[in-house]
Amino acid sequence: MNHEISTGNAALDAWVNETSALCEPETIVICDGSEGERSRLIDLALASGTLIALNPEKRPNSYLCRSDVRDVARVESRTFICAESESAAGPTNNWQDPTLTKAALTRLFRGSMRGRTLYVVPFSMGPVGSPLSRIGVELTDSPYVVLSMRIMTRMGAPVLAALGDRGDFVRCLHSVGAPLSAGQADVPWPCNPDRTIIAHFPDERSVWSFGSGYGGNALLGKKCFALRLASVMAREEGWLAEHMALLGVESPTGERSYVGAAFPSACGKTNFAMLVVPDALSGWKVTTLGDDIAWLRPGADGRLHAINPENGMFGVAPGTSERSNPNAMRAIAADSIFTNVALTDDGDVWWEGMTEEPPAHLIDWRGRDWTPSSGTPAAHPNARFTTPLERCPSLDPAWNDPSGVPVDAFVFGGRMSHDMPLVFQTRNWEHGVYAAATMGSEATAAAESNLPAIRRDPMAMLPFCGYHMADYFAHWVEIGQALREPPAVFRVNWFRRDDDGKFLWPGYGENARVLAWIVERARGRARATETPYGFMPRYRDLNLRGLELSEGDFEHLMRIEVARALIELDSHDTLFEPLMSRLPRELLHQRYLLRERLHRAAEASSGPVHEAPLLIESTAA
Ligand code: OXD
Ligand code: MN
Repeated sequence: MNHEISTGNAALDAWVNETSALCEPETIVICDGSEGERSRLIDLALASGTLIALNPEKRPNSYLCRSDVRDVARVESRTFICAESESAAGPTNNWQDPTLTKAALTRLFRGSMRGRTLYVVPFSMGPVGSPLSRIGVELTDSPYVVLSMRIMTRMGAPVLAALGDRGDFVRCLHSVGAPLSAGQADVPWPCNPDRTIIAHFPDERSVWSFGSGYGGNALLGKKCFALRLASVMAREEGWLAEHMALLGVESPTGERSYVGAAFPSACGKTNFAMLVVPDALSGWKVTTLGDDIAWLRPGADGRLHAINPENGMFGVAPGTSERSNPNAMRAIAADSIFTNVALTDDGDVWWEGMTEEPPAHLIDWRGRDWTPSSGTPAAHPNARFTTPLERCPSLDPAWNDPSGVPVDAFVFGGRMSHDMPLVFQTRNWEHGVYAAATMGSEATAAAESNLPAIRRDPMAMLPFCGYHMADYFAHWVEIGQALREPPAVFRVNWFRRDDDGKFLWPGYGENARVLAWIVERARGRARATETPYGFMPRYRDLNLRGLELSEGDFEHLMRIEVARALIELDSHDTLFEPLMSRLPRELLHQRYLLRERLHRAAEASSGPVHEAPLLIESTAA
């Protein structure tokens, strides 16, 4: 079928026509992002059963979606970086030859949209028109994807206007891979799990995603573009695309600092980005710019300036509650899409951890009757809410500022039940890069074993860096070296346990106490003591007012046992060995220096437990 396409951009028209000839959709719709378009799409999704309207009195303007049970998460085993050479993708990525993969994808996409509508979704990652932003276009045959992209990105006519007739854009092609023959009824969640493939072509700045409708595989602005492709673009152009929450911290004097925080998936990044400060820290305030991705660029002032390229949150629902994240609970009170959560009898949503007592009856994420004795989770563990950032009560006033915000500190942290202290500040940029690169989490929930295996997740970017990890480390080193005022870099660990397996630190909002020390420290004010790991607060240096945390427990929380720290250091080799041939010498040097500091600490200490002596007191960063 011939379609008259006119987006105002000749390259885009040509690409849409080419895609239409390949995928053979029934019709083509160029999305303008209007309210009218949204309600048409919702009506369509309600009619096909993709969306279920929630009770408008309980959850206004909100919908439930149940995916196919085989299509519930990102599929790393079917996610590929099709760089020119295998070495460009590096050993931590799945590489496939770009020419062969493109040929295979072309066969898969042929006729894949038959009986469906091809939606042209122009979107901006970042405020429309900002020099820090980038434009993409997603071609998709999924109304759920269009509705989700409308929340997660700035989407529609203003983006086409900003693109203009000659502007360049990232090509994101998506099909659920389930063509309809004439008269065939559709299913609520069409997909093709046996043939799912998500292929990135960093050299031509495109993504081809087939067979899955799930967020991380199908909302191509997010992980595929804003991290995997953007990391490659950022390296070439001298900036950073990071898996980071972005938050503002206001001190009692009204001074505002900005912090980028990277924790691996499922370590509380969204909660941290929206935390509510406890009363004991009166005058402090935390504001939210983003919960998942930050793009950062060196400015003329010698600092890093950051935007959140996204416009919404695609957050994990289970575990989200009034206690863990009251701001998220406010945000998702309306205007949201919920995927794979449970449905209550009064037409609202529920998931594990939302309330202490589960409701007596639910419809679970598969659409089956559920009671607390069912023995299965009511919501899928990876159930999600999709919500506009503008609904977030803690939204930072600068969240939409086209020039971004200057970043004062980076915070990196994994989930470690032993050994890793609550917080330390690294000694300088290169040491910060080392600490971020070697960040990790325990692979198994912390049992009281000797030393659990650590899954390293450098900068929380292991699944999202679109090129060789060693080159990525080198890029980080270079970016910071060229900054006059690089952000101060910190490691945190909220998850250390005592000998009985009990968490030593209360976490949640109380993390603001550490955050306050971090920003004061980044500004060269808070006091600290020097240890082999870097600069650490003592009991008196943190505001712990009103917390039931004894000095003894605090010591345990901060303890560095040298013998174990040396074993931890040795285990970094598991990460470094496959990268060794390209590893920047700065990291090897940092490893050497850390070993030296630990050895010196061991020599200086006495007694059966080699605790690192606290070496030097310092007030300056
Ligand atoms: C996410 C992830 O979905 O990091 O944000 O997995
Ligand atoms: Mn993420």
